[in-house]
Amino acid sequence: MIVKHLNDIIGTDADVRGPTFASRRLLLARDGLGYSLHDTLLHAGEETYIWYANHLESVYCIEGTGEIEDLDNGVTHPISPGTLYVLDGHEKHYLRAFSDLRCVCVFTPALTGEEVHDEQGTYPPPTG
Ligand code: 9YT
Repeated sequence: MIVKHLNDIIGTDADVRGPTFASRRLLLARDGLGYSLHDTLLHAGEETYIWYANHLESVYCIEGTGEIEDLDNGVTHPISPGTLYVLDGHEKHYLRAFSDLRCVCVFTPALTGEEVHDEQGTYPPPTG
């Protein structure tokens, strides 16, 4: 059994800061589950361009408001607590936080923990 608390992650190397968000990575590839699980905080007023070319991501909002613009089809969806979106088609998108936006994110394959968005908004493919 694995038991952790968010407080065990904050301030460690699994607390990864991007320019517009903090990704607190509760489960990573090293946990051996095949997915990673993150408690992600997107900062109020920020916009993030993202293209997960190498991963699938499920995002469940638990706090705050924002929107996701799917650049593959031009459709924008509001985000509020209870909203789930799943990037099952490697969609390029903008994520906008109107207030601090807190989301639980699941990545497959699992992130190793070191990934930060590159200039294309992408995380590199898993190695090993
Ligand atoms: C919701 C989202 O995609 N935010 C960007 C960060 C990413 N989810 C992560 O690494 O936790």
